[in-house]
Parts: sequence; C-alpha cells; structure tokens
Amino acid sequence: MVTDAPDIRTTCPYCGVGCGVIASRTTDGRLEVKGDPDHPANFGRLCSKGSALAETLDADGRLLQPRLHGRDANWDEALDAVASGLRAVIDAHGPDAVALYGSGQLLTEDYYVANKLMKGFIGTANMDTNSRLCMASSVAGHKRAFGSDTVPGTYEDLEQADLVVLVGSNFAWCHPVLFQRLQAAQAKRGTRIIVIDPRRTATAEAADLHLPLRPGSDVALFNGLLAHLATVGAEDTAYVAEHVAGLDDALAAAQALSVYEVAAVTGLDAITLTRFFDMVAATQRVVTVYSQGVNQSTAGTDKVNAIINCHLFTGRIGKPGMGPFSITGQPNAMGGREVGGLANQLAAHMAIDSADDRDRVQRFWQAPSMVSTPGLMAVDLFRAIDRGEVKAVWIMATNPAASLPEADAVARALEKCPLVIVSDVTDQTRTAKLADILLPAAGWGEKDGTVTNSERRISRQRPLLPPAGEARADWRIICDVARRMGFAGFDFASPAAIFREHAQLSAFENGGTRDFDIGAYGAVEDAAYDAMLPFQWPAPKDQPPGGRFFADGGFFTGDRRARMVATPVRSPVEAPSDTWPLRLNTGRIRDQWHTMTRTGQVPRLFSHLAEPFAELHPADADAAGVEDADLVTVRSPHGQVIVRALITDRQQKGSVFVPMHWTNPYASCAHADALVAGHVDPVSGQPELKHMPVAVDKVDADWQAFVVSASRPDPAGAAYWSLARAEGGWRAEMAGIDHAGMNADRACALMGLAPMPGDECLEVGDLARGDYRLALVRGGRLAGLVVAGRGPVAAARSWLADQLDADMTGTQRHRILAGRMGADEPDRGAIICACFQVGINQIADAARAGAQSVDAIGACLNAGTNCGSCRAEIKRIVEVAHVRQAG
Ligand SMILES: Nc1nc2c(c(=O)[nH]1)N[C@H]1C(S)=C(S)[C@@H](COP(=O)(O)OP(=O)(O)OC[C@H]3O[C@@H](n4cnc5c(=O)[nH]c(N)nc54)[C@H](O)[C@@H]3O)O[C@H]1N2
Ligand SMILES: Nc1nc2c(c(=O)[nH]1)N[C@H]1C(S)=C(S)[C@@H](COP(=O)(O)OP(=O)(O)OC[C@H]3O[C@@H](n4cnc5c(=O)[nH]c(N)nc54)[C@H](O)[C@@H]3O)O[C@H]1N2
Ligand code: SF4
Ligand SMILES: [Mo]
Repeated sequence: MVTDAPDIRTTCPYCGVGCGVIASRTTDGRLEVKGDPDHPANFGRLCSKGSALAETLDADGRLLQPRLHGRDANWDEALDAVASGLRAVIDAHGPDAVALYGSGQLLTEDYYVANKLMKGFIGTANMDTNSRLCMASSVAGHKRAFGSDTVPGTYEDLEQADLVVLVGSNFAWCHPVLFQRLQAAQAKRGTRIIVIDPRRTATAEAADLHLPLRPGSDVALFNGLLAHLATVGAEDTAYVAEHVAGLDDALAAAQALSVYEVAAVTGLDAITLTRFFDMVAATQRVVTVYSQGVNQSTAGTDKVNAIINCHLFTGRIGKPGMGPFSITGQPNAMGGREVGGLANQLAAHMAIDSADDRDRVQRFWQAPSMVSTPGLMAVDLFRAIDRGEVKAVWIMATNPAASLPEADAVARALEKCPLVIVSDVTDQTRTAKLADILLPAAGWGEKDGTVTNSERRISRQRPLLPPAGEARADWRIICDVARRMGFAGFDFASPAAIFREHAQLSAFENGGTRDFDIGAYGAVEDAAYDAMLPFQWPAPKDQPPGGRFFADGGFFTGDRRARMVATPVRSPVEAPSDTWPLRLNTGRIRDQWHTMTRTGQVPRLFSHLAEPFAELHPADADAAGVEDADLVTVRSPHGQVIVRALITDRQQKGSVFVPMHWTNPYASCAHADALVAGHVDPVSGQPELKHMPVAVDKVDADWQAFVVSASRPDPAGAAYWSLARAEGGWRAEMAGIDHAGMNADRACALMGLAPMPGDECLEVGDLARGDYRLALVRGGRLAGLVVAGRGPVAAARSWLADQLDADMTGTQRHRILAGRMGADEPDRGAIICACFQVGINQIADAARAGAQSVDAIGACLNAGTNCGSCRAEIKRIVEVAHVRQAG
C-alpha cells in the first residue's frame, strides 16, 4: 500500500543505461521503487538490480562515522586529519606525492570539485579513476577519430537500426533495459543482432549470428570487415571526401591480411566471416555497440578505432539507426569524462596537453597551481604508491584492492602507503580495511546531484532519506577539506551551485569548438535544478539540446575532419604456455554489481548464481581432470582463487571465465583480479583484464558442506567458503582439507549458531561413511542446516534455502533432513527469474507441456514479465526442452 507522500523521481545507481526510478513510501513506512515511465532511458522498465534497490537501503555494514586509525572520530577531527595529512606530504615532497583515485559512481558534482581541487589547487594531475579500467580505451579511440570524446549516437538508434552488432558486450546481463529495448525493436522491425564474443553468453543466445572469435582478435576481424567493405564498394565516397582523413593508411593496414588470414587469427571459419561481412555491407542502418571485450585489452584503443573506421568509411555515423556506440558501464562514467576525471584530461572536455586549454581553465578557476602535464594512470599510480613515490592517496567510491589488476600487489602497496584515505558507504571492502582514515559517504537514496548516461543524458539523483549516521555527501567532504587546506573557490552551498559552475565552464570561450557544452544550465536556479528533467547534451545556451553528432562532419580536430586510424593486428601481451595453458576471461553476472557492497544485501539477487565459479569447456576440464561442481584453483604468477567448476560448451576451448564480483566478505579466496597482470594499452593505459594465461587444478577437499542458517555462518576452519544471503538468513558453501570429521558441535559452529536450551539437533548419517546432515530446530522451526559429504554436495539448494524458519513439527523435517522436497513440492531448480523466483525446472516443465515461447512461459509462470533480464535464458531453456522432446 502506497501512502500519499509525494513520489520522488531519481536515477538508478548501477549501470550506464541510467534508468529513471520512482520511489514512493508505503503506509508502513517502507520505500518502494519502480521504473519511471516518463524517463527516456527506460520508459518504466527496471532490471533485476534496479528493482531490488529499496532492499539495499538499510544495508548492514554501513559506515556511520569517520574513523581515524581504527577509532571513531568526529568530522572536525577527520577533516583536519585529511587536510593536514595532505598538506604535510605536499610540503615535504611536492604535489605529485599525493593522488586521488575516484570512480564513475561519484556524482558529477562530487567529481567536479575533486578534479578542481587536484588539478587546479593542489597542482597535480594524479587524479585518476576506475574509468581507466572501464572506458579509457573508448575515450582514447574517440579522441583519435573525432578529436573529442564524443558518443555520436543515441539509444533510439538501437531501435531504428536494421542491424546491431554487439562487440565484447554481454548486453542482456550488463545493460538489461537497453537490451530489452533492442529486443522489442527486433520483434517489431526485424532488427538483426550479431554478437561478437568468445563466449556464448545469454546475449549470444538471442542473436541471429554469434561469432565466437579468439580472445583479443577483434582488430583482425574489423580490419577484415573494412577491407571487405572496400572490395564491395560500400564506401560513402562523398562523406569520406568531405569529412574524413587517413583512409589510405587505414585501408592499407586493413588489407594486410587476406580473409583466410583473418579467419586464422580470429579462429572463425571463412563462411561465418563472409556472412558477417555481407550482412554489414548490405545494411545501411548499422549500429556497433561495444564494451569491455573491446576496451579491456592491450589493443583496446585499436579495437575502438578499427570499429569506428568501418563507420566513417561508410558514412554510417550520427544518422538515425547508424553509428559506433561505446556503451558506458557505471552510472556516471560519462559525467566523469565531462569533468575531466582521468589523469590525462583537464575539465569540460579540455586537454592538459593544450596550453590554450590550461590557460582557459586556469583563468576560469582562478587556479593557483594549474597542472601542466598528465598524471599517473591507475595501474601506474598504484605502482608509484608501492615504490613510495606517491605517499598519500584518497580513494573515493571504488575498491581498487579488489578491482585493479595485480590486486594483491595493490593491497600490499596500500598497506605500505603512509596515508590512505577512503571515502565509502561501507567499511567492509578490502580497500576500506586498509584505510588510515575512513570517511562515511552518503549513498544512493541520500545523495543529491546529477549523472550522465551512455547517450549523454543528464539526470538527477535525488535524496529519498537523510544520510545514515553521520554520513556526508562526497562533494561536501571534498570542499570542506579544500577550505581547510586554505583554498578559495570551494564555497559551494549546494550541488546546484557546483552544477552551475560546471555548466559555465563547459560554455566558457567555447563557441562551438568543444562538443561538451551545457551552457543552457549556467544560471539554472536552485528550484529549477531540483526540478530538472533529464536532458541530453550538447545543450548550449539558446539552442535546442541533444541530438546526434557528425552526420554532416564537424569533427573536433584542427581541420574538422575525422581520422581513420591504421590499426595493425597485435596479440594479447601474454600467450598461453604449457604452464599456463588457459586464457582467463573475467566479467559480470546478471544480478550482482561489482564487489557486491550493495547487491550482496539482497537474497533474491543470489538466487541466480550464489557461488563464485570458473566456467570451463568440457575438453579443458577433462585435460585438467576436473568434473562439474568440483572445487578448483585458478592460478597465475600473480595469485590464485578457489572457485567452483562449471563445465559448459558455452565456453570456448582454451578459455576459462571467472566473474569479478566475489571478494573477501563473500568468499574465502575469489578475487579475479589477484590473477590478472597489469599490462596496459599503450594509448589508453587501460589494463588487459580479459586475457590472462592461467592454470586450473582440482582441489582435493576432505569434506564439503552446504549450509543454511538464520545467523551469519562462521567458516573458521574451512579451507574454502562462500557466503550468500537467503530469505531470513544466509546460505553458504564450505569445504575443508582437515580430517577432523563432522559432529553437532562443529556443524553448529559452521552455521554460526550456538545451541540453546530447548534446541533440537537432528542428526543423520556420518561423514566417515560419506554423508552427514544436521538440522537445528529452535522453537519448532528450522534455524540452521548442514548437508555435508566427501565431494560436491547434491541438494535442492534453492528449496532448502527457502526452508529457514519452516515448521519442523510434521513431515517437513524428514524432507529437509533428506535434502529434498517431497513429490508434492516440485524442485524449482536454480532460479532463473529473480523477480518471481521461477526456477529452471519449472520453465522446462512448462515448455514440455506446450509453452513454445518466452511470452508463453510468461503467461503461465510470470517468469520474464517484470524486469525481463532473464528472457534470453528462458528462450534457451525453452529451445533445449523442445529439442530434448523432439529427440
Ligand atoms: N549485472 C551487472 N551489470 C553491469 C555491471 C555489473 O557489475 N553487473 N557493471 C557495469 C559496468 S561498470 C560495466 S563496465 C559494464 C560491462 O559490460 P560488459 O562489457 O557487457 O561486461 P563484461 O562481462 O565485463 O564483458 C563483456 C564480454 O566481453 C567478452 N570478451 C572477453 N574478451 C573478449 C575479446 O577479446 N573480444 C570480444 N569481442 N569480447 C570479449 C566477455 O566474454 C564478456 O561476455 O557492465 C555494467 N553493467
Ligand atoms: N578482472 C576484472 N576486473 C575489473 C573488471 C573486469 O571486467 N574484470 N571491470 C573493471 C570495471 S569496468 C570497473 S567499472 C571496476 C569496478 O570496480 P570498483 O569501482 O572497485 O567496484 P565497486 O564494487 O562498484 O566499488 C564501488 C565502491 O564505492 C562505494 N560507494 C557506493 N556509493 C558510493 C558513494 O556515493 N560515495 C562513495 N564515496 N562510495 C560509494 C561502494 O560501497 C563500493 O565499495 O572494476 C574493474 N575491474
Ligand atoms: S538497466 Fe538495470 S542496472 Fe542499469 S540503470 Fe537500468 S535498472 Fe539500473
Ligand atoms: Mo565499468
């Protein structure tokens, strides 16, 4: 029941789609969220993560007070400590001995003042951000091609295209609402979809054509495409003649390989290649969407330019349904680029290496110590910390000890660093645990400001609640520190005041020379800022906002022409060898967000995948002597993880995929980035996070257990563990190499439950004989359960996880102890639809009973009818069920 308290319109804090959210209050005081039907990014839709936002608001583990060297402190002490700590390092070692490492999860206003403080006042460009791991190659590719970091197109292009090519993008899981818009267009206008990804992802399942290319071989593929486009005469000669330079060199590089050589490099057969080439050549309205399979590579910038080359050559850019489209990851990756958050940017799309730009920004800011050279990029920055050259670092809204390559070395560098300041909403992250000074930041639902999505649309994030505890907005913390350091220019009364200055700078001496201009908002009043509707840039004063770029040229280079760039074929830096035979691919799963600090609070977001895994091809598993559900180590020279083997033919031979999400609060040893080397793209500085050679070996555990508990399980003594939330408590997987056996005391300890008088401990079996179960019954209800065995535990996990607090007085106790439901309670199997908690077995049963399509499944089970994130998987389950039936 919703009260008549006014609804608040805000923006989802997860991916770069930037969906509008409406929050309302129920009569019992809870907040509820739904998609905003009027927001032009989502028109009312939300994905599984967005739909669960309300459940993340009272997260435990919230950091509620500043902390100095492990003790609680008040804000005055903390801010003084930050200001005097930074000042002392600057005085003794100069400004380049301090650094700030930010995030695409900061709001534009936070980001703007952080960048201003570092680059104009402290006087160092050692301000980088996690966008270095995310968008840097796209930024560099845009700048090489367009002279500016411009995304030419809009989301509508996906709906107006006849062919959408998704390169290195698991769109169905990572940009689910945009994927739904694309699928709706597919149904309506027959848009064809091509997916270029080494893995057969949920996105690939929904495609007309999937190209499972060899990891890292995209440049060869797009060079091959360019050569083909030239051969068949697909050049837009007028566009190229008027607006493009560099054709000859780019074409010569592209023609260096024959189609057979392209086939050999990419591992694709010539027929598939030709089909791809022909589809692109024959279609005018083509959008090429690309993401981390492109950016996170030592050839990332070349991959971006190889893609853009094809669009420039055919003039397919900036027109309805056409263009290259770099899709952003974080909610404000684009805003961070606008304010110049990267170490090689200045502000408002101006460049550090331009004397004119430096002069302009200096005059605008009245800056006392303007930077003159680029600063250290993320990977180098943490190496400089390790060498002791950077002695103070302020980390905001990111978890580098988990998300940077060579993560264990990053953690060691932070341990050594004399002054580590961390602003976060939680104290649970690996990075927060290494902080000298911890600053509690206001989180989503408390913060106030703006974000910019992938299509350059600026939307408001509005507060729904007061900040938890003593938490404060990041912009305010930064300005307070700046003032304490004696800097003028940080007397902002509100985010609106910062936004005005940001907008004024974008228009300052611009006159159409820079793409980023939101001068129309330079004098926006507080009330108008509060009420601001989503708008797209450019939004210069007195001109209509938004739209596309470059249909008629007008590039931001000296001669206003775009550049086609010669992109020679290179391989990933490290090649697999006998010692390290498999390529590690890393990335995302559908229902978790990065290091899980927020999505990890929500039980249903664990129902799809609850444990860290390594996805292996059957042949590679065989070679390593690994069976499905075995525990395995994945090792590289930099570190190791222990995860569950998942053997599927979706994985290509020679590759293994490990998700990036599981960090220490949720798993004993699963940091994917502990394995990855810090090789970076020579142009963009973005690390190669997807191609690391590794080895996989089986772990011989003495025992394994599946645990459900009303308390947080305590895995002390387990060599492996992973935790997940369940309704009313927790679920966990554990394994041990000790031979201590299992008894009621130990099982209760694993559940994190101390038996109390009146508790009943129901025990069955004996681990020595291979199978042990214990249920702890409190007040007649299930309080905890351990199902243990010698190998991987077979149990109906989703069902058991739902039995916490179940009545244990009747037949249920036998079923629970057996680890299986009765015939009258069908096993849903692994949950596919997180919104309605519909499992794989239910979907397959319905398909066998006649439901032929995703919509038919929706009609009988509701699955896939809310957020739609699972529709691609439902389609696959329906197909497999029908094939099995036919066979
Ligand atoms: N559910 C969820 N959604 C998210 C996020 C999240 O944490 N969870 N994070 C957000 C963020 S910050 C980002 S940056 C985006 C990332 O969104 P995506 O880029 O779509 O996600 P990833 O899983 O990192 O990688 C995409 C794909 O690249 C493929 N790939 C690997 N190597 C290559 C290669 O050499 N060539 C090609 N063509 N493909 C390759 C991988 O197999 C993978 O399927 O997602 C955003 N959305
Ligand atoms: N191996 C591998 N590594 C990767 C990737 C990969 O694909 N593979 N992807 C890379 C990419 S694309 C990205 S974007 C990064 C993401 O990596 P991170 O940025 O490290 O991941 P998050 O878990 O999102 O970290 C955000 C932190 O900010 C906190 N936070 C949330 N809101 C606020 C706020 O308002 N203020 C403050 N101060 N803090 C807040 C959260 O609690 C959390 O601790 O990972 C990169 N690392
Ligand atoms: S697609 Fe999902 S995660 Fe991305 S902005 Fe929309 S609701 Fe949020
Ligand atoms: Mo990202």
